[in-house]
Amino acid sequence: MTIEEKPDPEKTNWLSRLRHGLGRSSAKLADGITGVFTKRKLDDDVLRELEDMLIAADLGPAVAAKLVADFGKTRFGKDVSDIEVKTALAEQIAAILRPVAAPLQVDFARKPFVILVVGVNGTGKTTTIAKFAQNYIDHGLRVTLAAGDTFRAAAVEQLRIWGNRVGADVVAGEQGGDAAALAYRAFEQARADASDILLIDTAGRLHNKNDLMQELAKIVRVIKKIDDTAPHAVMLTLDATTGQNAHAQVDAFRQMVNVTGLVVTKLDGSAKGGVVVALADKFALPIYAVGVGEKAEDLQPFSAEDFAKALTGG
Ligand SMILES: Nc1nc2c(ncn2[C@@H]2O[C@H](COP(=O)(O)OP(=O)(O)O)[C@@H](O)[C@H]2O)c(=O)[nH]1
Ligand SMILES: [Mg+2]
Repeated sequence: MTIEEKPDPEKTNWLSRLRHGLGRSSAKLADGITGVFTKRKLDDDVLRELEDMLIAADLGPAVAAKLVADFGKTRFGKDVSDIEVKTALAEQIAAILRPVAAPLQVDFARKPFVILVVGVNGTGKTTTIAKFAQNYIDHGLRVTLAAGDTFRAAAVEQLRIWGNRVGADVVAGEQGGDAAALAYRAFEQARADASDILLIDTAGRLHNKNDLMQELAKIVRVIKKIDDTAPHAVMLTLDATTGQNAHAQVDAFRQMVNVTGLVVTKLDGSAKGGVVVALADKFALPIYAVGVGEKAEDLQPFSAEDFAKALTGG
């Protein structure tokens, strides 16, 4: 099962929020394109300006170079309109995004299906867990949440509140307790309760990289004692507003755990939406979903076409 598309009004609502959220990214790009391409032939200068604009929109140098090269091949020396450029770019960007627009597939042979959620503090782990939980519960599934961010008291409390709100079972322990022991207990509890899904929250203290690596490794080790195929997914949350910094976070977390997919949050308020394209190109990791707000329903499956159009203002 995957996060299914919401009915039309909400989809429209979501699309408009995505457009609005990416507005700051796309306005820069769209205005720039209009400025450069009004009645000009496509020459080296124009291509260079386009490349700079794409880099400034956080698509990264590698993607910018690739897009401009493709573009120059087919249209060099020709008159091109800004609209033509935007449409062509949206198509090229969608082509980069399409392979990674892969929602998280739940394998119901695993009961529970265990999803480990990792990411730097503040990137949206707990909120994303609540959003996924809500969606699964809406589809009639039983969901257990493990409050594995034992480092901060507020983090445990936040997960409890979300659990109550969306109707998930929450397994929590003492603040400062052992996260791996808690994860193990939550897994046993989820099995005993015949939960379909177990979502494990974790701490994200990247400044203590060694501690965090050991903690995550231990969580994985102990849950494998119950089911050696678990965790069945490892989801990394990235805050879009951090821009290119997200690349370093993917690298860092991949050294610690076997990240199987990404969730990019805060696209509703970001001027750095282009980073999603850069991430797709560089890591080729599935983008399970994107976050466009703080509420439980503000998570949607990632659509390559919608995103590309919203980003280019097409
Ligand atoms: N605008 C917006 N805010 C978000 C989104 N996802 C999470 N947040 C907010 O970001 C802050 C940190 O989120 P949280 O889930 O606590 O991050 P964690 O520390 O990784 O667990 C909270 O205030 C959330 O409400 C999103 O998609 N859009
Ligand atoms: Mg949290």
